[in-house]
Amino acid sequence: MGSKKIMTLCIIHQGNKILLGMKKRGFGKGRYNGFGGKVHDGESVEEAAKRELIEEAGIRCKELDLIGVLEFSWTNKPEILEVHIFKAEKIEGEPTESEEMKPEWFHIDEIPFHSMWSDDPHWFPLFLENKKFKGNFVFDDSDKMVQYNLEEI
Ligand code: 8OG
Repeated sequence: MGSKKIMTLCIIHQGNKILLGMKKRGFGKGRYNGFGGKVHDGESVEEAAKRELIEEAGIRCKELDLIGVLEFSWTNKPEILEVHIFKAEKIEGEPTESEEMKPEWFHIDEIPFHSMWSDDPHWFPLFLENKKFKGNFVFDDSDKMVQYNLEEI
């Protein structure tokens, strides 16, 4: 039986720029990504997203919009990740480097997809246009994407 982990991912999107972080350690190290992590027992998915934003980037956010839900799985392990992707526009505080992430703003025409998860170029265009989506992506043991499904909802 595979175990499913519920995770959050939060990307700040203000006009023509987005805030990403360079992941400094652990899973996804060396890649740019939004901020997020595992949902803890007793907290809602949205509460978890806000907590991770504070922990990883030092910023607070009152309003988050859920834009997408993606399921990630691997051909060589039973784990399934269900990632809830949120967008925030208004933030309180200045993005600050943490032990886990170094925040950096990018113009939406210069998103560093070559240094991101390989599924990201597929769903980012929907995210940027506020189009809600769901999908699933399958990776092999070297994190190469081997199959996917993505639909607007
Ligand atoms: O707690 P941890 O740092 O392991 O959380 C991993 C973060 O990475 C979490 O925010 C969810 C996110 N994430 C995946 N897979 C993928 C993916 O394929 N693309 C993107 N953009 N983010 C992902 O776990």
